[in-house]
Amino acid sequence: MELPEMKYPLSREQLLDLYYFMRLTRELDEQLVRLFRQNKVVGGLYSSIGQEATSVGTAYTLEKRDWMAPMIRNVGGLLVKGFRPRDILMQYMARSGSPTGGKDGTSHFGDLQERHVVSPISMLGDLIPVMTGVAMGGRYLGQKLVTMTWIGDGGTSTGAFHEGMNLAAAQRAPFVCVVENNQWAYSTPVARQVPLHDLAERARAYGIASYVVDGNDVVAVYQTTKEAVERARRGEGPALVESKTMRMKGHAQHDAAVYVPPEMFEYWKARDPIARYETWLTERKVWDKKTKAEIERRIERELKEELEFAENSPLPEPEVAERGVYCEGCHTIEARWERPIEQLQPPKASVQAAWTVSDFGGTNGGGAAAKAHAPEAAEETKPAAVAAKAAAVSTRGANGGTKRSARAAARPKRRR
Ligand SMILES: Cc1ncc(C[n+]2csc(CCOP(=O)(O)OP(=O)(O)O)c2C)c(N)n1
Ligand SMILES: [Mg+2]
Repeated sequence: MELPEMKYPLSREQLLDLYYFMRLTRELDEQLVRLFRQNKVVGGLYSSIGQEATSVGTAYTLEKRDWMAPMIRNVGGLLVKGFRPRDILMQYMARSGSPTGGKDGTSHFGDLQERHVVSPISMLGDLIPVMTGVAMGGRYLGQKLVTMTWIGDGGTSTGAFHEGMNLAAAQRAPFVCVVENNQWAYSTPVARQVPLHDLAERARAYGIASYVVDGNDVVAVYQTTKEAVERARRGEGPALVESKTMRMKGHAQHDAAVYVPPEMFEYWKARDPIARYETWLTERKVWDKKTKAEIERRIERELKEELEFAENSPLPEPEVAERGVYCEGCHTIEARWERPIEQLQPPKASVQAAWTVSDFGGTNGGGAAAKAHAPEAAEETKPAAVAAKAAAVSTRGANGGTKRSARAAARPKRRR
């Protein structure tokens, strides 16, 4: 459908698909809470209620060949990438039919063969260098793929996040990092852990593109992330997308989130991503009541079947615990070459480090990287000596060129 707010058009079918996935994610979330209360969930239960537009809208930008690595609040992304609700249900219930055979819980599973999903890593930030590496590998193999992972507001303060982002930038990796700013890292609000209004600002330190998007508006999330993904696919480097949203529950089921001011929940409840998208679809006449009811019935039917399947899957046999601990032929994954192999071997294989320093590292104009990828930022943070010289020249006529005005002009401007 050609709508003015869409640079990247979505068909009616795709628009309804977005709704289906968001709604399915929420219903699944609520089903899991019921199972938790019945004591059928093994371990913690992490909710993504309120964050469905972020998870679904970002993952929906990926093509089949692309790779993603989900975190605990990205069940929506896993559904978009082709996992079924039964996989998530069985994981949480530690059933033998689960993707990890009952050995791990939550969204801690992947699929390297078909769906191109790398398992989450619990240590926050570590997936960033990993997905940068997958992106570099894909480029090396000529696959024109893009990789994506998500990180919370809290996770952006880890060392691995910064090291990984810098590596991605220096290698110009086709990688998109989505910062899910849900306002809380456990009980720590964003304002208590980083003095920035927009976490996207962090990207400027690496000289890469960044975006801020309303994370509860699925169409905006899709459009913005698509831009970042396509840019990366064209070889223009990685990007950081900050999606502003809200964690509407505690960190996990055991956390009643009493530290969240009630009015904050009220504020975000009024901006619920699913309710907002329902209004959006109605106002643009994408659907009617009948279509909505059909989608709801479909989800109800599917979830009932999926739950039945999951509940009928047994717990794993105890002896399974000792299997798969050491490699038993698990490293036979072979690269899917899409360029002739000669092109991939030295001397043609080497990827030129993209960034060059134009003036031997001096202060006469800044690095080429900063100019190429953040022209606005490069302009604003022009090296002090250059800005001072310019100010001295321009003010000389008026007041004889005071040292004070030159010094004042030399201070790098801050972006608010
Ligand atoms: C390196 C590291 N430090 C601490 C933890 C423990 N931990 C798990 S989740 C979490 C809070 C994360 O907050 P945020 O990154 O904002 O993600 P959210 O839970 O809000 O999605 C913490 C501290 C961890 N997993 N890894
Ligand atoms: Mg958070």
